[in-house]
Amino acid sequence: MSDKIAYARHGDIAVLTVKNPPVNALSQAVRQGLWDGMNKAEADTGVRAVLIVGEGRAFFAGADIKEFGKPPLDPHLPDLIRRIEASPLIVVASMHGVSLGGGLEVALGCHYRIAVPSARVGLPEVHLGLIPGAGGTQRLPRLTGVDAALDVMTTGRPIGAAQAHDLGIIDVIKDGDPAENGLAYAQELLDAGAIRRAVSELPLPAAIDWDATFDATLARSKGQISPAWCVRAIEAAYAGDFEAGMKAERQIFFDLMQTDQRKGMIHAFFSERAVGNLPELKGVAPREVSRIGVIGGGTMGAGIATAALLAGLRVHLLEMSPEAGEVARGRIESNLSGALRRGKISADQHAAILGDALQVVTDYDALAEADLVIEAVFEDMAVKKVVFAELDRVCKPGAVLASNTSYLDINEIAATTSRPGDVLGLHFFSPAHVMKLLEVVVADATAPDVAATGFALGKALGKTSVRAGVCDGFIGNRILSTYRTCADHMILDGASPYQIDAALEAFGFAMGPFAVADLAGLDIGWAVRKRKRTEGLDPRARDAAYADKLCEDGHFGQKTGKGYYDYAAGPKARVPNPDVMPLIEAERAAQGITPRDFDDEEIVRRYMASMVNEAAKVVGEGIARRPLDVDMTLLFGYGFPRYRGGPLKWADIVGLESLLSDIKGYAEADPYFWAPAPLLEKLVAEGRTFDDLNKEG
Ligand code: T1G
Repeated sequence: MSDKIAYARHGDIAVLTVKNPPVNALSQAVRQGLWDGMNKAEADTGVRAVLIVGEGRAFFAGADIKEFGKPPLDPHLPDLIRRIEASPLIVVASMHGVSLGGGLEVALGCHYRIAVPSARVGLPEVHLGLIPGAGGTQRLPRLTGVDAALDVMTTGRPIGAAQAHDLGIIDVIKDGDPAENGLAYAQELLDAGAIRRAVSELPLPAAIDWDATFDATLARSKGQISPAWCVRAIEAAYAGDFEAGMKAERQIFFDLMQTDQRKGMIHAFFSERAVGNLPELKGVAPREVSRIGVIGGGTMGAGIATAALLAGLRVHLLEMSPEAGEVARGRIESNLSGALRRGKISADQHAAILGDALQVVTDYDALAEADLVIEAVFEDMAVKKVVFAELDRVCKPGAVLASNTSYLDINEIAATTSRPGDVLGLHFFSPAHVMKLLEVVVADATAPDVAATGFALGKALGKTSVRAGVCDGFIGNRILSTYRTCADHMILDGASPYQIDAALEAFGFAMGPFAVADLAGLDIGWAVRKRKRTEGLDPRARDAAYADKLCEDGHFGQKTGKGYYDYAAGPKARVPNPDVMPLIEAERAAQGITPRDFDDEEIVRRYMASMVNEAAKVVGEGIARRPLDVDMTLLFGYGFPRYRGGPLKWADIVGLESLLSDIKGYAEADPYFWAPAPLLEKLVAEGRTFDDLNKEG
């Protein structure tokens, strides 16, 4: 038997213990081990029941995702589960930790299920662009009814043991050791003369309106297709017998396995886990952080303080005056009550945080004992330098000094202190206590343990942290500035902001670039344009000033009620602001441009090509270590559709050669903006992909 499954005999009960750390993924060796274990138990004289239990922190985390995309190996999971269910012996599953995907499907193939109260079960396959592929769509509805089963499958959200018990998925909840519980329960069943009970033999629950549910699920999934196909798979159960349903489920599963969405979502799954693991930080211990300081109580400072408080850290927030301090405390308290409302924290936690975890101060000396300080003051280099000089004066040796700047030169800020090795950038995204992305900006002098401390803090705050080098805009804002400029160029040449937003929302972005600009505030883009013009624009760069006029008229977007859109009827009922197109037409006339038509496909192609091209420059220059760093930045900070994996995964799927030829085509009209990234040209010349670079780590 494989070494992944241990076989033990306890009286009349054979125990199969799964040993495949860290999460008991159902790899080929585990499946073979279970198959052989069942054979052994049935051949073991006197055995009347089998207990399946997991060692370590989970029952099963599902099929082994690392095996996807490779030729499937025997025994296939559906066959193994059929074999378990068909056994003449009683088979009991004892669940703890998570039982997800194929893991729950194995449990559903068992005749009885016991679980500890903290257990969680789910079918998260949709998060991988798939549907349950080992009987989950056929067995779960027979236990829970169609609606509950669909909710579990289409949301992919795990449910707790209590809810699973109420739904009939779990028979018994008992605290204690899963193996002992399972043995006692199996013995009870034997003593009670319990019989084999196959879920597949249970009657089907009432059917639903499949077409309406399919359409509604598709509409709700913002372009992702797998949730809706869960509906079709369950529907297939009603078209014939159990095996017919299984066959249909398998076909849908394999069809989805071939899709780009599956490739994108599995790339996102592993990249999300790899992005925080930097080879150069392997074995580097972070510095201890339990007390942090935050400088500035504006929207960002208050958000950062809130994130730290929610993570159980003690916070000293410094403001220039007691009045400003009270305003900052008000912002934090409203963030915290929002977290309470959303169930992120309990009432007790809320009270504890507001107890003494937050101190609002006006004197830098109060930060003397802080382990880490994050500055979130006005984006002006002179102001930053004053703040860091003060921090250098008051902070204890070994304190980490961080700036939340979104584009200023961290090297220059660090150089104003006597301890540049203790300085780095921690770039949060607004609202900082909600947005998952954190750019950990590692400056030239930043010490490895300081960088490691940035990542450790990110993990403690529940962030997806990405390492970024120092340049204007780091990874995210630099790439944003490029694809936004590309959008402005298309506007000058004939497209409308509304057509561009619609095309990119259809592509899968949560919001198009102009709706995002209105949400963030048009004054931010205005300030950036003014700064870049002051610093001196390259004469070859095309400039678009129509948006400046909008700002000069006081239209900053949602916060002023008007921007590209008019929000009189509310954000969800936005309508185009009629003042915008005349401004654009006037700009075109002033620049002597004859507008032309754009179709949605060209808009998306150009927008994505500019994003990929700039991203390739960011990776080529080492600002981002790996292409997956860029993908995770755009996914967690810029609303890039997860099912496309990120811009560089998308580029690999679309094909780098065709993208490069597009870029070279666009460069004929504008060689300055569309200068191809050397890394892109290199990969195409070598017939390689961005994923090849990810694999090189
Ligand atoms: N296969 C392979 N590796 C897995 C894995 C899996 N299913 N789940 C986790 N890992 C690895 C992960 O990459 C990481 O590796 C380590 O385990 C720890 O994970 C037929 C087809 C279980 C809740 O979608 O949601 O069954 O980075 O860092 O935060 O219907 O992992 O250390 O090298 O995430 O404590 C369905 C996916 C599969 C569950 C634990 N199952 N996993 O979270 O640790 S499809 C899933 C998770 C399926 C059948 C279909 C989480 C977790 P490394 P981690 P964690």
